[in-house]
Amino acid sequence: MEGPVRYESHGDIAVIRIDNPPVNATSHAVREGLVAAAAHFAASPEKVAVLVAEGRTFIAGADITEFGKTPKEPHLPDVIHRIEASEKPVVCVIHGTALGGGFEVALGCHYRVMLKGARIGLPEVNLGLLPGAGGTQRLPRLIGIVPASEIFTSAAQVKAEDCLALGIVDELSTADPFEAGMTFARKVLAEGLQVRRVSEMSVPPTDAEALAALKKKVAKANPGHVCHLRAIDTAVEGTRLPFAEGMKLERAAFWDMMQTPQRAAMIHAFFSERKVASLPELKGVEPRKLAQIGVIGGGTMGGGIAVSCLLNGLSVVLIERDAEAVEKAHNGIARTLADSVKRGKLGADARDMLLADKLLVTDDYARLSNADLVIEAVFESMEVKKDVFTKLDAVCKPGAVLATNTSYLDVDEIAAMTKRPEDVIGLHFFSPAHVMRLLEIVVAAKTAKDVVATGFALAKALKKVPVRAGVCDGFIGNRILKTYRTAADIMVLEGASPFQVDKALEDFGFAMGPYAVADLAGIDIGYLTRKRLAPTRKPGERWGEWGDVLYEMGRLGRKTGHGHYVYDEASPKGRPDPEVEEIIARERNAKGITPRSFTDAEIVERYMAAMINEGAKVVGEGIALRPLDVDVTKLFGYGFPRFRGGPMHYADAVGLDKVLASVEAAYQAGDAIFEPAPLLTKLVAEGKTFADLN
Ligand code: 3H9
Repeated sequence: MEGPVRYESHGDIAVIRIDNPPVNATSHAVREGLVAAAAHFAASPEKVAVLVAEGRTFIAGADITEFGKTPKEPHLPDVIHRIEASEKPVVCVIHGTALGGGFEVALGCHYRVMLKGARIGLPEVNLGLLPGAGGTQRLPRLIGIVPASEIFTSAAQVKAEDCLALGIVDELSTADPFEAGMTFARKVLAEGLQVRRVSEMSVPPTDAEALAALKKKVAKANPGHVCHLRAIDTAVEGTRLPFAEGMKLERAAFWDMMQTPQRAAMIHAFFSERKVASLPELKGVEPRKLAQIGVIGGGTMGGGIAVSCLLNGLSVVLIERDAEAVEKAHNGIARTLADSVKRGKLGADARDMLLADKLLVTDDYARLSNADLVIEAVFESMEVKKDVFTKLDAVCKPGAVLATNTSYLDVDEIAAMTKRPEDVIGLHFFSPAHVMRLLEIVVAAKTAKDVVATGFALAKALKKVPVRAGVCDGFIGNRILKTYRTAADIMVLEGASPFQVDKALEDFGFAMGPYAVADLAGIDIGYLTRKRLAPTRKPGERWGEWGDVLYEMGRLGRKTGHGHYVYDEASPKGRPDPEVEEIIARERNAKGITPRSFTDAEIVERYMAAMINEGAKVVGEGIALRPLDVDVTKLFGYGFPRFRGGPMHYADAVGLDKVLASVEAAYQAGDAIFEPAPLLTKLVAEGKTFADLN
């Protein structure tokens, strides 16, 4: 047999090998190959078949690149039906990950062997879908509706040991996939094991209370999503029907999900997350060595960066000012690691080893002499940073990468403090740095290519999502943030309340609205930002000043129990405060603004118009490479709802002409921040979309 599926005969045992790199997705050719192999097996003398995959993993699912195109026969559910219908037993061997359609293929086999360290999962909900090749029908028959629903609504990857305990697989093995399959096949022959079809099993009894509790939990955890509850309903209703009818129900639900904008948005997010990490300009460029990392500053950010490095196998030398600060930083890192132990993410022994062997906290800059890459995370002041870089230039070895974690300062100016500006780069982490996935990699005018490659290599080592950014105030993320935060303030000045703005945006899908975020970050942060930006404001620019009043009143947000909201035992998440309304009303009065009412839709439209327009400027100026880099920045660093795909994808879905009309209306109303982006105007004139630039 030609193509990605091969058939081999080993005496009484047939081996069907899938070889479709990189992840053995069930592309059209694989589906055709599996049908042909099943037919060949039926007509051949072999008594048992082993289904095994080549390379690093079993099948990772349907081929996502085929989604959105006209589906071609044979469809995956029919392929799996052909395998399951075999009159002779089929054993599959799971190594790596069996995900989505890949796990569904395994469920269609009569016996499942799993390698230790392998995982299964039904992550379709992460793509705005639900399992569409029997996952909602076979898995509940095998293990029950509630455990199955937990798997496909959480998209969790289930470990081999747990799969064995749940009855998902028959045996664990430590052999290689081929040997593991051959051993089980010999057992099938020796013990005369017969076909055992999951589709013919009856569903274990369902605990109605547990099911209701799960549905409630899933609805709460996934606001705005449609696929999770639809998947549970499909399992419940489908398993009441004969299997074939249940499969029809699942197919219909799958296709309904396939038509949703959520599916398109989440698949855009999936591929964009991967595309940002491979820069065409870095093809063939070798990164520099990364073993020892220096961190300057052991505050929240520096400590988080150190923890992130330690947890990912890099050793760290952290520099603090004096003995007292050294002790404080060390204790902070130890506390964060202890928390990882408590949450089961790290063993206590491993934690002790990291603290003893991999971490040095000191006030002696000379200890950085072996560091391959140093990340400065000190106070956000150009003077302080310049002082640090002058010291680094003196002590670091030639070829060491010198990085600044600044969130808006000019990286070129910082680089100019050294005799080696080609080694200087911005690495902008997001707090908490050991948790947040985004890493903006800020490339300055003289940064060498292999230094950029080293930034990307560090991101990979730390399991972060790297986005290349150019130098400007705030780079990609904070520059766009500044604009839409101002747009929100203007709406409040015009009559919306901060609470209405937050609620409208939370209903749109943001985890928190901008004023709830301000309270969490601290009103003092916004105050300092406004002071810093005041001299850069353009004529005609408006912004809200009530934050300064809150700051002067000591209403610093959550940490003081009052900010835009009041936080107490009765309302730990905050409740609106009429006093804040009064403060804002006084500002409107002083500025001669007659308040008007806003609809929630209007709030979302204006906020998104500001975000998209600034995003277009960032792309147009080359600060971001492509619109998808803006999307990934907002998705991974700023809580943009994944099911909307990012602001630029959302803009395409709404229609760029409509977005431009909103931008122009706001600009004509007198707000300079809405000056239309030339790129947006050009795309509309040419009838193109942001996706055309990805
Ligand atoms: C489904 O199965 C629906 C069914 O229920 C019903 C059907 C009727 N297709 O992530 P990596 C590419 S829905 C096509 O960097 P890792 C990926 O883009 C599907 N391509 O590697 C990348 O390409 P490039 C349910 C895919 O080792 C390369 O493979 N399944 C697919 O970090 C390497 O990927 C999923 O949602 C695919 N299915 O992680 C699983 N998967 O090199 C999605 C990957 O050009 N996949 N690629 O950038 C994953 O979660 C991870 O890729 C995996 C490997 C864990 C497998």
